[in-house]
Parts: sequence; structure tokens; C-alpha cells
Amino acid sequence: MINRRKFIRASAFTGFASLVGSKLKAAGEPVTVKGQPIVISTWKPNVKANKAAWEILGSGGRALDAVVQGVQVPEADPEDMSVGYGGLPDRDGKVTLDSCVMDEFGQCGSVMAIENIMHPVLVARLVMEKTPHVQLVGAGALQFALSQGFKEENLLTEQSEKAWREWLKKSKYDPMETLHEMDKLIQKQQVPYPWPVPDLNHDTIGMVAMDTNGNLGGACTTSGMAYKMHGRVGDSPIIGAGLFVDNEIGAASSTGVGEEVVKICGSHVVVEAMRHGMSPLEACKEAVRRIVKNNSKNAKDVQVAFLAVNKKGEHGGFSVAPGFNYCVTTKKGTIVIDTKSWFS
Ligand code: SD4
Repeated sequence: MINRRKFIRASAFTGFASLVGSKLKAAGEPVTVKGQPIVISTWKPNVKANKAAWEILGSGGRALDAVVQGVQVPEADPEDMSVGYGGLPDRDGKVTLDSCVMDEFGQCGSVMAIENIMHPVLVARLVMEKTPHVQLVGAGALQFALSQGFKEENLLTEQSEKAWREWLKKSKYDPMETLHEMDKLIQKQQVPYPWPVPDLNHDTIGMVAMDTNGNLGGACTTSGMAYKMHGRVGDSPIIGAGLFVDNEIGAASSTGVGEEVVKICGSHVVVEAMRHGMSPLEACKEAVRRIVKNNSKNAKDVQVAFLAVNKKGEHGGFSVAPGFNYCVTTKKGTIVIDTKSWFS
């Protein structure tokens, strides 16, 4: 946990985008941006994931390979209680994972509610590459993983089990109430992470990248909302909701209350807004606006955040409630950006 606090902070990041922008071809033509790779990911603890992704991107590798390598970092980290190994379980005490990938050809794959596999992102990639399908769920996803040589592992750590047993005492699934409790704690400055669940380090990873060939790729992976109903699937593994990549335009990903993201096809909205001329920041704000509109009575209590990158290498993020941040890595290094939000 201590390492997680050692992050470089920044409130703005400029310069790089304009360099890249000057190399763009006329509107309408396929755009190739040489030489300016970039990777961005949700939540500041994921600077470690960016570092892993950069090992590939920085040496000219493919965006898809980079993001798949990057998101495996939190998947394998038992301290990260919202992704992969050590992820908080559902209400029945089972760790169920959601994951997806999408590449520059518009190909994609995902696994939903898969159990006992530490790196669901690798299985999602194989669904894309080796099956005629896009999505595999639950037992079928596990069966496919095993057929590809993956080994079953217990992903419920002592720490996560303890948190679950504590939750069982009340057995109340209420993301809104959790958020309020978190707000109180933050005001007392007791916790490093503003949102959401009681373990204090909820940080589903959505990661999108552009490589030296100007190609885009993305991955999103999570253990989902803690103490969810068994079988619940969030936005993260749903193409168009938790992740969307269009190699002509840009890529986007989301984090937060997945149900709200699914209802507006969030990441797809962000990419389409960029297609119609919005910057990544404006596009993320447009998706947030739709979520706020859908939740007119309680929008303040529904945390959702988006991040996006476009073909110029510009990036942006925006959230419903304050507290979202994202990591950006380019040749210049890594920074963490605290985003603006709809509500203050
Ligand atoms: C979900 N969107 O399962 C995920 C949760 C999340 O940071 O992103 N948490 O709904």
C-alpha cells in the first residue's frame, strides 16, 4: 500500500498532442501517427501497469500487446482488491472476473464471471483470436481457459475473505451508501482513495494505448463490484460499455458503477462523440452527462468515470463525482492526472 502513494501528480499535460496533431492527414483519410506512443489507464495505482505496457510500446510494439501486458500487473497483485487475484468476492464469497480486449482491426473478445483464472485478460484475448465468438461466460469461459492450458487457482486471499466475512454481518449491497461512507472518511483524510468500496483501493483497470504505428488497442479487467450477486456482470467486459476502440477515431474505457455505464453504452458514446469532433475530455464529459441525466434524483451518488485517447494522441478523463484520476505514459514519462467531475 505504501508504494501506491508514491505517484507523480500533475494537473495538466500538454505539448505532446500538438506535436502529433501536425502530422495528421486530411480529415477522412486513415490516420497513422508515427513515433508518438501513449498509454493511459484508470486510477493512479496503475502507474505500475503503465510501466509494464510501456516495455512494449516504448520499443515499438503493438498497442494490443502492450495493454494486455499492462493489465496483468493488477490482475496478479493480491493487494489490488478489485482486479484478479485478491479481488473482493461476490456475496457468496466467490471471486468472479470480467475482462475484455479490443484491437486496431475492431476485433474483440471477452470473458465474464470467470472463476479461478488469475489472468482473465489472456483468456479474453484467446476468445478473440481462437474462437468464432466475442464473449464467453462463467463455466463456459472456464472450460475454454482450461482447454487452452490455463490452470485453476484460488483467487480469494485471506484479506479479501476477511473483508467479505465482515460484509456478511450486514449483507447489504448498497454502492450509494458505501460512497457516502467513503466521502466521510475522505473528509477526515483517512484514506488515499476517494472511491468506492470499503477496502479503500477499488481500481478496476481500463487501459487504452496508441503504438508507434498509430494503431490503437485496449483492455479492461476487474473483479467487479464487491459483494455483487453471483453471476452479475458489469460494464468492464462488455464491448462498447467498459471498452471501445475504433482505429480511425480513438479508444475509451470506464470505471465505476457498471450498470450505469451499460445503460448508455458508455465507451462507445465517448468514441462516437470524438468522431463528431469532441476532444477526449469533452467526449468523456458527454458520456457523464448522459449518466447524470439518467439518474436525475441521485446522480451525485453514482460514481462513473471515463478516459479516452484520440488518434492525435490527445487524452482526457471525466467523472460524475470527484476523485477520479488516470495515469498517462509517453516518452516523456508517467504522470497522474486528477480529472474534473460533473459534481464538485
Ligand atoms: C463494475 N465497473 O463491475 C466495474 C467496477 C469498477 O472501479 O470499475 N470499479 O461495475
